[in-house]
Amino acid sequence: AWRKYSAAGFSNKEEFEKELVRHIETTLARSLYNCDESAAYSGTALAFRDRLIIDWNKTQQRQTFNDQKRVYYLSLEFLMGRALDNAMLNVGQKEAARDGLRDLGFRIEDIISQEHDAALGNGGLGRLAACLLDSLATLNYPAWGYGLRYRYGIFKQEIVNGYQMEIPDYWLDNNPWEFPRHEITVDIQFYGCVRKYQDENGRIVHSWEDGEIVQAVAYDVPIPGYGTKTTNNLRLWSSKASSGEFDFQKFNAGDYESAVADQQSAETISAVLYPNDNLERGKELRLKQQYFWCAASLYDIVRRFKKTKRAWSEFPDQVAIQLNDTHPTLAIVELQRILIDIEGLEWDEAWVIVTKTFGYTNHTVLPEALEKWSVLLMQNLLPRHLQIIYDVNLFFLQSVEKRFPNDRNMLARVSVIEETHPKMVRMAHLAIIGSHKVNGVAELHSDLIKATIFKDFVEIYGPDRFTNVTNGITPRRWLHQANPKLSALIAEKLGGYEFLTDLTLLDKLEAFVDDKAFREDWARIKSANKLLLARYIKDTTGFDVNPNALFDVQVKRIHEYKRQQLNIFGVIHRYLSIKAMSADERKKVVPRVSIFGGKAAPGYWMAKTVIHLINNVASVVNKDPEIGDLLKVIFIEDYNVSKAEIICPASDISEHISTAGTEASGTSNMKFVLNGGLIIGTCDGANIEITREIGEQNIFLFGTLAEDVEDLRHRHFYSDFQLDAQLERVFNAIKEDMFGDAADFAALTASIEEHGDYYLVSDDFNSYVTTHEMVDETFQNKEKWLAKSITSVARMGFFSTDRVINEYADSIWNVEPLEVKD
Ligand code: 26V
Repeated sequence: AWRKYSAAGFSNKEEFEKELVRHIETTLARSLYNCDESAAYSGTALAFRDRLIIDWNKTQQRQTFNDQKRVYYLSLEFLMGRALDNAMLNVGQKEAARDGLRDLGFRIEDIISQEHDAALGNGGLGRLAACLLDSLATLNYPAWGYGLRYRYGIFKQEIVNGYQMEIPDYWLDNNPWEFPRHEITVDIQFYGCVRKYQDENGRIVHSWEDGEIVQAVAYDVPIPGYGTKTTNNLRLWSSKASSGEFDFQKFNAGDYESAVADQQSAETISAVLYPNDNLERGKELRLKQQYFWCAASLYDIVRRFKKTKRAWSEFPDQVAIQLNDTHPTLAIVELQRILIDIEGLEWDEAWVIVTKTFGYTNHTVLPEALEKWSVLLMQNLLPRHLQIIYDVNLFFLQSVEKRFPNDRNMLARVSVIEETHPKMVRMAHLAIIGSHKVNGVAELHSDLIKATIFKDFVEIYGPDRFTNVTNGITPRRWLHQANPKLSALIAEKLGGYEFLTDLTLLDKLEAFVDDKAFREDWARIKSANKLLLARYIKDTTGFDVNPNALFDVQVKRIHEYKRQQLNIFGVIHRYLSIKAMSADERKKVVPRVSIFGGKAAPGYWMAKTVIHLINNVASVVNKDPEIGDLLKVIFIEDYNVSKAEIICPASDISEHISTAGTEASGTSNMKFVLNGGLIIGTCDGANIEITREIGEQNIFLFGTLAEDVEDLRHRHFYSDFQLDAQLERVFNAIKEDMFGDAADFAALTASIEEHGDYYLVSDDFNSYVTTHEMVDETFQNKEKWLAKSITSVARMGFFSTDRVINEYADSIWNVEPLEVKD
């Protein structure tokens, strides 16, 4: 295994054991004789944590001393998952820990699974942030993540009678991976008013006064790189009442209750992660979260810069800030406010600095996800910021007017203010105007934003402000950690683990596609991973699944555009077809397990209906004696990062079947292929680049193209429009109560039959079903399937977040790596 060159690493199991025992007996104050799995987890985590801290301190010292440009990644979500396994692999002493724990009577896997996932994210956007942090550290970039320390991460999902229930995810008790920095606090202001006056030099000054103050407290999380000493920092802000005279006075005045209430209202800001993925709802608390986090982070960044005593004009040479979606757009306004109101720079001078500093990444074209905030809400909460937004907009519109005289429609379209009732602030427009680069996350997506939602801005700024950086995944977690057997087999063939830090080296695997022994090993590993998943399914759902069946997986947030409904209708179609077969015909059926997983936003009724249907289909199909092993339907509860680590290595095929043009990128598609699974997908998001890389003979593509979507949507309203005949048969089964009360699913079928089928389920159904027949046929030819699997993995080098980070560093941030030495 990889050994990190580090004085901080354990050199053997004895040293690890010594540290483990010391932590159990002293830090945890427990006797070795009543050391349970939870204590063994804590002891192991603390032992590795000590090692990380040494490198972490070294990294921070070196970065401060060297004083070069740093990257700040602002994200409201970091979907980190578990940290221990990652820390062990990065420190490079997992085997010492395995042996040491075995001596104490524990299996390392059981100890690792004691850890609660850090689930501070909804899905793809948050997990991307986590993968990017891993690559930033691995590539030695001086970089910080900034986020919120939610007390409750994404809710835990339970399925009760087929329905999703949401349980709060309280995760903070004895979390060894965070370090409270009670000395690093920032006062954050809300509400109040703006006083305008002339100072002694005759300068107009704006002063934001009389607001409420909430305190931001820093909590730091070490982010270790793989095979390097670099250990970066993720700083998460927690809110707390400012311990000023205010509450003290109240307390003394006998108003204890209201003092406590103030405190609780302050703590509410960082209490909970908003669970809406891709739906903007304009809640004041969400805006408070955004400003709280942006203001605290900027204060921190500016303070660090000021210590260097440089001129303000050098700020963009020292600082690059990347905005993960529009959620941190207020950071643009806040920096402008700091520069003009507090530091006394002129507007133009300040604005040049601001735009050179920021880059903005867009993650969706869905109109319902584009952030807008009501002007009135903003005025009340952030009065000075609204003024600055109006000024930014005024100067921007004046410049547009000059270039496009007499085009009032253009002005209305690009304005930061949407002149509706109520008036709204368009955050994406503000983010574009305040950044020097805007990027999409896959080629098609980047082309689409230029051609649709941001078209006018391409005309105004020219095409160079817009670029593409196709997403990736970290091969450390998503290959080495999740699939250690496959990683070891690859390392054996390639003569080492260098591919984990240069994923393009995987291409050397193609030379072994025809190597019989290698193929057998490859197949055996997939079977072993499927067996682990089958065991997990048995333990959690009680269902037995045949590990030799074709495992067909769709795990991701539940959303109409991702079309889990298409999948479950396909499953029903398969069920009906098998039921209609003779015994002889059934012998030719390829046994299949359809596996679903994913959360629905608590208020997203249609998504919850889809979950309900999947579970009801499961309970009918799985106990139908006629069907047996030919078809099983499984819904895995509470899909999260650590479950993804079990599921991704165990798929034969996975589904990435969004309506063309709607999925910005997708990243689980990459995880599945990297683990030797094939995929069925539409020509959407990163599926297109996956196809380019692995070859179209290695992917099952189907369905409408993005360019045809609009036209097809219109046709749904023609009078001669016909529902797909096979889909109609599926709907009839649902309507005959085959899967429980049809009324429960009426809205779902009606959205397709009666309300315009916005996501083109009917249009794509036939090609979807036909393509699945091809999947079955191909799966029967084990050798052909294996060749596709191996070839695909060999060609996945492009999809590492290491490549992604280098692209951001070169084309957007202009930062250089900095190695940390002894
Ligand atoms: C939006 C909102 C709206 C307000 C409420 C809370 C909330 C939370 C998250 C979002 C972001 C939606 C955008 C998003 O998650 N995009 C996903 O980004 C992935 C990484 O780039 C990409 O792979 C997925 O295709 C894309 O859907």
